Amino acid sequence: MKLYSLKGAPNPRRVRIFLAEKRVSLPVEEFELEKGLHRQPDFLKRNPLGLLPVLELDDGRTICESVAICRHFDEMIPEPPLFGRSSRERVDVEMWSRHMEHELLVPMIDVFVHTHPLWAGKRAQIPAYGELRHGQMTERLRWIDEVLKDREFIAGDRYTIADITAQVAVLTGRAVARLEIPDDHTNLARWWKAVSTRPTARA
Ligand SMILES: N[C@@H](CCC(=O)N[C@@H](CS)C(=O)NCC(=O)O)C(=O)O
Repeated sequence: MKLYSLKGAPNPRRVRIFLAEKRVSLPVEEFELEKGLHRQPDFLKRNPLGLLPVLELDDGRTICESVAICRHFDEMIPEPPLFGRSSRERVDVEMWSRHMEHELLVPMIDVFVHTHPLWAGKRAQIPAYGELRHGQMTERLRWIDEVLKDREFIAGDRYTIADITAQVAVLTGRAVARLEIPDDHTNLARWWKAVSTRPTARA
């Protein structure tokens, strides 16, 4: 089994954090955006979309999509239960996980791709769209600060995949999308301190 990852990229990072939480270690091959090998025919056999992460199983089959890879490991290693424990918890984790992906991580990546010089010449950039998404992100951070007013983690009182997705979104915001946590977002700042100091945060 082998994980194909991309240096500095948020989606592979959430899989690596998930695996570290599950105490799984496996061979990892890191691609680099600049080299573009993930867009070459050899890799496109593994994922025709040319995107990472990809998990290659021992029989040669591949699993693409970060959350599908995480689910694969969660099926094999139930502890800690990062997709929720009871049926009610699993529903909440699903809801917050999708919220964090669609309302935070994807728009954060849009800001990065549409406004950062790193992507110039690699992808079509529409700076006005990036700025629109940037404005939405300011609102979303306020929303999450409110959500965290009465709970420790995104989906409740336990660290889950919803936190991991939010964590890599905030990392992306700070690193490449000009989005810091505002000083008055005290709940979000408290959550960020808790998740970013976990031993797995640098996986
Ligand atoms: N929905 C996919 C998204 C995968 C994705 O967009 N990966 C980005 C890195 S965060 C990528 O491989 N980008 C390389 C490129 O666009 O060339 C997942 O969650 O795995």
